[in-house]
Amino acid sequence: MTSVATGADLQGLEQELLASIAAAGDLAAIEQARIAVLGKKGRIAELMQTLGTLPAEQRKGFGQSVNEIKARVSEALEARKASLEGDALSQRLVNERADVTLPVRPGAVADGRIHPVSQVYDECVEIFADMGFAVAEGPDIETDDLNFTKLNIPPEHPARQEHDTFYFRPKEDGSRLVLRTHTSPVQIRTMLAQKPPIRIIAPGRVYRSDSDQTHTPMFHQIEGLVIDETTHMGHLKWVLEEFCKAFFEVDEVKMRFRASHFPFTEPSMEVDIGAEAIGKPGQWLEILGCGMVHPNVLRNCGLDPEKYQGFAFGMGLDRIAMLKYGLTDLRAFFSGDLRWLRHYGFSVLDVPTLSGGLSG
Ligand code: 2U9
Repeated sequence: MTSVATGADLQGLEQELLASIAAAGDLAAIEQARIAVLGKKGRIAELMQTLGTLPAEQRKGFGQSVNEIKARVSEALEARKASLEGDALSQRLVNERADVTLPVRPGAVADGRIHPVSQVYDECVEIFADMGFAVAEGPDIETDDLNFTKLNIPPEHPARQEHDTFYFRPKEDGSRLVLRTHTSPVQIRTMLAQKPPIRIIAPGRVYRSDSDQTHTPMFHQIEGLVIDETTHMGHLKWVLEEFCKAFFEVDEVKMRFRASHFPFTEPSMEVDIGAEAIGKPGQWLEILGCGMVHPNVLRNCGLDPEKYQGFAFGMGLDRIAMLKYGLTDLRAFFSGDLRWLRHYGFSVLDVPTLSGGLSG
């Protein structure tokens, strides 16, 4: 027969349970104590099981006493647990303290350098993202159709020669792949895939079979495209002016728009900036080309030129990196010379932001 606890026993049991809780030295021990006391097979449950063996007139009082003990013991458990958690946190705060004023430890983070092209790429993305442009990317190997034909450059167009294209061997059906000669196929892909409004920039590598002090077979462009129903040349001028001020980190910039010609824009312009922006007063520097997207290009992408219109622009990332940071030989950009990178590269920790300064 199960023995039945008396009032004195209950008091002793409570003391014992409270002592076991007080003795728990860490969070694992307190969990063990909780299971031993309050668990399904714990001491309180064990006591409750004896209830049925008591004479009816004692059951109510006994049950009440056990419940009171349970409440007090639970409270003690919670209090002990909270105190141990506090201790554990204090211990972590002591052990994991970091002195953020210490210099960066020697090693990759301190020694590594961001290439000027990567730096300028990030600066441009930051500036255009702030104006609401999304970044679009596409493959380096393109079809002839997306790189040329859809951009209003049909097979026998003279602009194809100017692009010094790297062609792949033609396929059986006569079609051939190319290394993209500009990032414009990225905008074509975007127009084919989504309806206006479109507001994107397309930064990336491009390839032309050309090499001297200012040309390398691989270089970088950033192009932009805005298409909706109302965008006009005023918007184009504003975007480019805001870009130039932000990029060259100056309050004012002189700009000159010269009439030009590209197959994919009409009208087309080349843009010069007053070289005051880079500390060379009196000169003009060509920095980009732009225009309103040609109706044929819109049509080639399934857009009705009577309904949709917009602008596009393109510039050489390497070229604007050279202008901003005073670099003279484009070939050095891609020669992998660590001394050059240590000299002209940027700290990994100086991430370009508009609020914190683009170039640190
Ligand atoms: C679409 C429609 C139009 C992109 C444009 C230029 C003018 C331009 C050059 C700048 C220096 C290339 O790197 S560079 O040699 N680019 O002058 N690019 S308008 O026009 C587009 C692009 C895509 C669908």
